[in-house]
Amino acid sequence: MEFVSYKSENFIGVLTINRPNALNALNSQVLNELNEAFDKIDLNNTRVVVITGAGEKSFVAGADISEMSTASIVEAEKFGKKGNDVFRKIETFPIPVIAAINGFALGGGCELAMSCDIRVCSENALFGQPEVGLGITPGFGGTQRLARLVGLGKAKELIYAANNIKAEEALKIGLVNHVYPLENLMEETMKLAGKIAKNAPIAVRASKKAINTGIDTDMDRAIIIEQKLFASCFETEDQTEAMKAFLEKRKVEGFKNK
Ligand code: CO8
Repeated sequence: MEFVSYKSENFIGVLTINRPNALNALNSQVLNELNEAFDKIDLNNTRVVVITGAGEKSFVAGADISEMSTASIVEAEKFGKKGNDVFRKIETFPIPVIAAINGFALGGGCELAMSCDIRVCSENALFGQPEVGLGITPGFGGTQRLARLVGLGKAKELIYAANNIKAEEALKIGLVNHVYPLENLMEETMKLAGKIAKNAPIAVRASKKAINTGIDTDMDRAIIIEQKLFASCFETEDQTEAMKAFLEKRKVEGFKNK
């Protein structure tokens, strides 16, 4: 792959979007490669994925404006679908995905980050949906996920006014969970990923599914979704051993994902 690299260690996969000359902007090829990279992740040996951008300036500066500038209505819809399909794949990926936002997260970059489970960023990060200034709406889920994350009023202001916000403001409104100096971003992200990877993988996956599925439904149905997923963890080796270890006052020696 030309623009996406992937490495994996200790159950943590790190996927880097590597197109620094265009501040890691998402053209069709980057989206295709991102899609392929997720398809290739070995879910037996990976428990968390981290997505970041190459360089020290940008996570992703948006969808590629040069590719979009002359698109017809039909081509624009096709491009929108390509991005939406990949981002939905990330959002519903069986294991947690963390965005380590190392700079610009504008337009499609902010939308990519929002399709991840957790967002952490560096102090130089900048967030925004500048699309209306380019004569378009957000097109990779921004009108939907931003409102769900930060509330309707804030999302509408950010999108209508095309206001960019800095890391501290993003933290304040709940768009990111943590802000770190750029030089510490990956180390801190890997610490968080490591904590997640240490827990029972079947239970972590079931928790993701319960949260994501439940949030889109009413409470009566949502608690049943949780009930089923909760029950599905029982009789697994990891559940049996973890509870036994607790009762015997000892630590679990690494979960098996079984
Ligand atoms: N697309 C293509 N190229 C880009 C993009 C982009 N989004 N962002 C930056 N680049 C390129 C620049 O053109 C420049 O290339 P070159 O060196 O060949 O001229 C290079 O990256 C470096 O950029 P700058 O020189 O502009 O760097 P600065 O540090 O001066 O500025 C900014 C950085 C502020 C990030 C600036 O580059 C910028 O404003 N970029 C555009 C940000 C933006 O508007 N993003 C939203 C795009 S629209 C979008 O994402 C819609 C998503 C849904 C699409 C659905 C389609 C149907």
